Amino acid sequence: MQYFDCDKIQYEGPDSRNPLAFKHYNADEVIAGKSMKEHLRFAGAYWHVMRNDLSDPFGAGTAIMPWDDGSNSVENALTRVDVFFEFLEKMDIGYYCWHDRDIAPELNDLSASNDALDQVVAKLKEKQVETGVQLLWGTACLFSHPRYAQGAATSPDANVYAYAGAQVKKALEATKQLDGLGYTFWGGREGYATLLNTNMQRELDHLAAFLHMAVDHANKIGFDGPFYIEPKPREPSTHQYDSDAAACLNFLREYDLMEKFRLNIETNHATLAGHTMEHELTVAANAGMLGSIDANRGDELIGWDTDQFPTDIKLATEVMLVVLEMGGFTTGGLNFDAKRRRESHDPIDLIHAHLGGMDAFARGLKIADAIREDGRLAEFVQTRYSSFDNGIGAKVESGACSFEELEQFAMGNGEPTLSSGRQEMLENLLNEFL
Ligand code: XLS
Ligand code: NI
Ligand code: NI
Repeated sequence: MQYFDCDKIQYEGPDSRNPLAFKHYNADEVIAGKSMKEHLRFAGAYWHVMRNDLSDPFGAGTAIMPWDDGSNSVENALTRVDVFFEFLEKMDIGYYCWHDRDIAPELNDLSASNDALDQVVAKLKEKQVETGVQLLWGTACLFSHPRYAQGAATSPDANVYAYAGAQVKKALEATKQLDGLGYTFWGGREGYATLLNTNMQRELDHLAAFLHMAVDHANKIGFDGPFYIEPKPREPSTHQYDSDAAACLNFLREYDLMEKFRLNIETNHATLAGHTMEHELTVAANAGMLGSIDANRGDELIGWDTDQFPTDIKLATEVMLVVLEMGGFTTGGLNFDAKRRRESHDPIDLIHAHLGGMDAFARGLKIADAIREDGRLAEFVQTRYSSFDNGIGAKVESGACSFEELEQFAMGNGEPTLSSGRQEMLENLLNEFL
């Protein structure tokens, strides 16, 4: 049975006018010593591809999903696995990500839900073996069910906390069973709506204890991939503790969790936090903590997580500049945490959407590589800081300087003459490559 009305998508080059062909993503083409496929490590998000019916807060779902019988059955869940793998193969996407409740139904009690998960995981395993597709990361959905309305690992209720722990335990074991490369924590409900009813300190301590238990369990079952924290400032909670990369790093340092954790940075979350994606990626990378990326984009006119497909070439370039600079992904990749617009309801729209994101990142990769090869941008930045390469500046960087020495230097050197920051010239330089 074929669910997507197309053949495997092929690379036809930039002159192709075929909407169902890659114009730039040429999997085996080598850029800076590695194939595009190895650089970009694209992943499909199970929740968007298979489970997003394209409903919004004002209206019902529109997505046409002829394979889905609408039931909450294991049988329906197993059918979706076939559809998803057909999709991945047609797109030549080598990785995927899931929440436990995307792949398998939540049933009447935890042990029934666990059994359902086991059945689907067994089928996913077969499909992975058959196709060579790998699990980039798994995660537990700790935000949809009403029990998590007041948080999961930050719930005021220890019963809920225990339920969440049990769910993560199982999801982690499923990830391990599928040789998952990582495991993600995104705390959609780990925050508060009002401080009037919230003990922030206890909630943060509980969250840290939860993550330490996850580390202990990973060690127990031999899961050695990293854990990722995915920052997002709000939505659905009014305030979420993992608000941005800097807040997450502070939390991980404070609670001694740096070793096992990395960050998974999502574009639309960065903008919700009032930052650019480049900013968030740079903060994470500077700390040696950039693990993976949820690739999407927001809408400048809408103030929520619109999760649009990342088709902006400049944005893809900015992302790939940071990724190349850090030497590429190790366990992480580019997960399309992105959904079609509600108007794009046909199955083939899933193909168009991912194809566009992959082509945009292929261009971003090529452009970022060209900028790095050219070297002018890096040289400008290096020169800009060159007064710290020797003399008083070098002394500051070595940590051996004092205020007395700075005063003596300033007294002897008069008013500093600043060099221009040349922002416009550098913007023009970037445009040479776009
Ligand atoms: C929601 C998040 C979510 C995580 C996985 O905004 O992006 O999809 O990636 O729980
Ligand atoms: Ni995400
Ligand atoms: Ni998101």
